[in-house]
Amino acid sequence: MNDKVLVKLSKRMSLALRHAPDRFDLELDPAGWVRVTDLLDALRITRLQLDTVVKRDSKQRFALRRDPDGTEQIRANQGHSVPIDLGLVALPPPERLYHGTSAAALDSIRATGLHRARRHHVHLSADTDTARRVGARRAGGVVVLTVDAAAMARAGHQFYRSANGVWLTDTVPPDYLDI
Ligand code: HQG
Repeated sequence: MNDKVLVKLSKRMSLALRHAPDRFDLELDPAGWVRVTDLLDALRITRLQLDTVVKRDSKQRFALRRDPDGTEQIRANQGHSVPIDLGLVALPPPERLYHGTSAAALDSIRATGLHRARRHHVHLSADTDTARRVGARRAGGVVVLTVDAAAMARAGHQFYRSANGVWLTDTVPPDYLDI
């Protein structure tokens, strides 16, 4: 499978598993899982295609598991806009985390902090390279903000880490941002 096809399939799987299962007549369980066979039917893709995306996806966006009766299931590791509960457990964060965004958003971020928009959480990266790549998806110059995660944790903010290593929190007030 070439990279272009891989990205296209990954985006379709993300759409179905994070944002618009209805559009594919899929029903996610409360933790976001669906049967692999249901997803294959809904997206009209083969098992080999699905396995290739799960294995090679650049951000390891998808997880497979077997439920207790042996049925294989799949879900997105993070990034949902539909109401599911990933069951993540709060963890102490590293001292600093990073957020890549566009220069155009800075005035608003300075005034009100980071908000989760349509997703469940604000997404933060453990390193600046990853944050830069996230910010580069936006038009305009990329800016990488440093988040004083240790101070946030001391003040009682909860942090979570998705199975693919993205740090998540509800909101980042401006006081904790180094812009
Ligand atoms: C911005 C991708 C103005 C925020 C990535 C971001 C990530 C504000 C945008 C994951 C703001 C939301 C998440 C404020 C936040 N004023 N703009 N007060 N607060 N913003 O896509 O972090 O490919 O929901 O900076 O790699 O860009 O989907 O969040 O630019 O991991 O797997 O509002 O999505 O992963 O955009 O990206 P998003 P994000 P996937």
